[in-house]
Amino acid sequence: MPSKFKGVFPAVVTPIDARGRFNPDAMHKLAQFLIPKGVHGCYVTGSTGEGLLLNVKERKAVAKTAVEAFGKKGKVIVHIGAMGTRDTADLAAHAAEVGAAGISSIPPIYFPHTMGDIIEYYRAVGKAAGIPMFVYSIPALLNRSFTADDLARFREIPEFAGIKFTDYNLYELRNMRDDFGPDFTIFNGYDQVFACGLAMGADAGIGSTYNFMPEMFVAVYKAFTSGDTAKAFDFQHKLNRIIRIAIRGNALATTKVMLRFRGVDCGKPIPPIREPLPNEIEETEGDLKKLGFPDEYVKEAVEYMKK
Ligand code: MN9
Repeated sequence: MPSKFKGVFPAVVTPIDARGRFNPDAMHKLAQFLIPKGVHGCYVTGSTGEGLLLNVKERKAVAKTAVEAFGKKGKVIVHIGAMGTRDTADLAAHAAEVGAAGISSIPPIYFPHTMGDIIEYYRAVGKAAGIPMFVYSIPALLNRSFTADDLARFREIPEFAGIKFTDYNLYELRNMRDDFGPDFTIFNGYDQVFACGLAMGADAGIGSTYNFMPEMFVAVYKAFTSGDTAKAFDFQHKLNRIIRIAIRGNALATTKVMLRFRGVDCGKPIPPIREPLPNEIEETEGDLKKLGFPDEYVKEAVEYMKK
């Protein structure tokens, strides 16, 4: 199912209220923060969205709210990976029903599944959704990676449309581009190498740190696609200095803290993920201020976008 996605897709956090429940109002506020910055859509209930820490009912509410919040301003991709094919297929059908532009799933986890099991899993999920499906490859968390050769077996799944590639092996990313042609969508997954991923053939990026510096990623994308590669890498090197400070400890635990620095309160992480301690937050904020983040960084990116 060829379906081309291009651009910058924040892997949005799932906002939580004081009682620890999904907060739809905050999701609308987050969308209102991101959309004017020029993002092309979003990815919900993935790693950053803490999807595996929500139950099926909550995940459906997040997907529905995200589609409403982004409306026609962007494509919403719903991560539907869950422990069992039954829940995943249910979430996949729901995502299509509420108007998601695509779905994505990690491969099945924990049990020692064969590649054959994995293909059958994706076949069932794709069929339940009937919309473009993106495999989510994140070897650092799953102990399973996909090569271009592995993906050859996915061709028989009609909804298979691309990959979210959270892997530093950009050689394999390029092999995928060569094998699957221009209609296949490759999302770069590590924010630290977004410009590199684009240079090796990615069409788009999905990332956690896009939540709190969307301007910088939109600027990388604009510079790269307008042929100014040097500028794209200049923005990339700058934003990496911020990432280095922001992800000390655990990237998932700090994303909501970083969003708070940008004035968007999405609550705390979902247990067992824990927010950094107050002194750690203070130290992070101090180090970012020393570098001139957010003000100077945002200003430079915004000015570049006006050109
Ligand atoms: O796949 C994200 N991975 C996780 C996307 O959240 C585990 C990335 O956006 C990273 O969080 C980011 C920071 O390391 O590159």
